[in-house]
Amino acid sequence: MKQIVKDVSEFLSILGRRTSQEENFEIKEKIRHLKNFGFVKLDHLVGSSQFKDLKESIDQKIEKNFELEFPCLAQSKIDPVKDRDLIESNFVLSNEKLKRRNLTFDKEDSKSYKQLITEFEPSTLTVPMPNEQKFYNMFLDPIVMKIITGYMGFIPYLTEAYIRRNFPAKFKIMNHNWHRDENHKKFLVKVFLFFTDCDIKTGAHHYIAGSINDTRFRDKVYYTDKEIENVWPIGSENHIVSNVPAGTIIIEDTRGLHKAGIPEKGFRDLGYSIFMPPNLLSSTKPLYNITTPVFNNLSSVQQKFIPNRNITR
Ligand SMILES: O=C(O)CCC(=O)C(=O)O
Repeated sequence: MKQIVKDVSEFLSILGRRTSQEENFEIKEKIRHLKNFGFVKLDHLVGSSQFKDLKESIDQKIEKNFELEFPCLAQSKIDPVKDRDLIESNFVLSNEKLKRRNLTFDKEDSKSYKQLITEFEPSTLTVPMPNEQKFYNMFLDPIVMKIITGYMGFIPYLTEAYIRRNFPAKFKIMNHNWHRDENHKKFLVKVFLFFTDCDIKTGAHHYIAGSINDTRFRDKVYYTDKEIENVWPIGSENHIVSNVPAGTIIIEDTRGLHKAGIPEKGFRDLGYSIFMPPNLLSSTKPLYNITTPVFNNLSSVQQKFIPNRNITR
């Protein structure tokens, strides 16, 4: 019953946001690719000053200001014996619970970037979505908005946005493993914005093209490389590896099988945004906030992607 009410509310919320705008040939082709394969790659921002500017800003936030989500998991604190249960369950635990197991570090523990990296060996540092127009302009890029709207058939909401720096990791954490996202059964799009060059050695993103409606690999949350590569070996046509230059954007329906590759060296910086249908009955806590002045400076199309409850004074 609860599900029916939710579905009806979603249907009604979508109604007023349906679009039938005629797009140009190039956009139509991108939408077609996304529909056929579950992903599409865009390179119109590769080498742009817009991207370089954001990358400098991200470096500053991570390396100088520690504008990060804390507490943060410290791989150096993981004990293979004591924490075996967590290793075997891929660390599916909130940061607060990890903190209670004494496996995290906080902002107060971070004296310098170098000390933070060497002492705590984080596998991921997460920057919450900055309340800055230039970030919204990139995450709500006009071409990206058109493709996602065309793919879904209505203007969805930007429900989550953040940036992550991924490092080499001794232990696999959650999405280092193959999985399908389960935020929504029918409408789910994730956008990956590559702020660093990326290849198999620096932690590529992996996706199995055409796997959204594949009936296999549905009985568990996570699958090993071996399980997936038995069916789709690296190098096979449908096993897509993001061998891409900085500035690339990949739009993906992450109901399909995907995983974050672990960098063997260095790190990779990636922006993430998640798009889902609006639902008047939704009561989940906003996962990012945008202040009214920043919101007011967005284009009228961009504003439609921001749920009201994410706007703060
Ligand atoms: O970081 C990546 O490449 C993948 C992330 C992922 O699996 C997810 O966000 O669900």
